[in-house]
Amino acid sequence: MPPIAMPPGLKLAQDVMTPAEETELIALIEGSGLAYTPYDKGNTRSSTSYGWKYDYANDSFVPCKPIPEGFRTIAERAAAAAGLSCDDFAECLLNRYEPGAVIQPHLDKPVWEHVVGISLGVPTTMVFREPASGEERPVELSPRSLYVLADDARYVWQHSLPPMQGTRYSITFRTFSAEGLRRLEACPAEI
Ligand SMILES: O=C(O)CCC(=O)C(=O)O
Repeated sequence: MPPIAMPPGLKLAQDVMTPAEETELIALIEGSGLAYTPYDKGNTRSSTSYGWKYDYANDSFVPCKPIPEGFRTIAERAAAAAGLSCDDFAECLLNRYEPGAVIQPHLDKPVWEHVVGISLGVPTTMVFREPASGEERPVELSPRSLYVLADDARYVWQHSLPPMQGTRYSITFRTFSAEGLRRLEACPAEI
């Protein structure tokens, strides 16, 4: 059977770190103060944000602590994969998915433009869905791989993760969009 095509604009890169670097990053994530969100009851996904933190109550982002130095090397690799500088990243989100944890179908918020994700721990499948047609394209995410969401894969196709088969971690870097920068200028304390 031919492989399922990827959604347009999705870029994948394998083995962007060594297994030893993966172990170090997982330790940093575990020590980062991961917290479950009360708005996602029963889902064992916990997160830590740097740069900007999502405020579920107000559907906005508020500034928070800067991205720690320990993530610089992986940020540089993520930036290179997307044709950016790591100083362009305004936000870094760490996620830990315990077995059974999911992420529901969504598009990333319009305050962000470039989105680069890195997978650690168990492999998973990211399911992309084109809402108008309902077409789905499952994409395997191996540990130590990286994905860049751009074009339709970023702005049209929603993505989701089915229940994890073990513990998976992710690091997501995002840059401001023009809308994000506009909101930042209007109100630096909340976008
Ligand atoms: O864990 C991932 O790779 C996806 C994370 C994600 O979709 C999000 O935080 O919006």
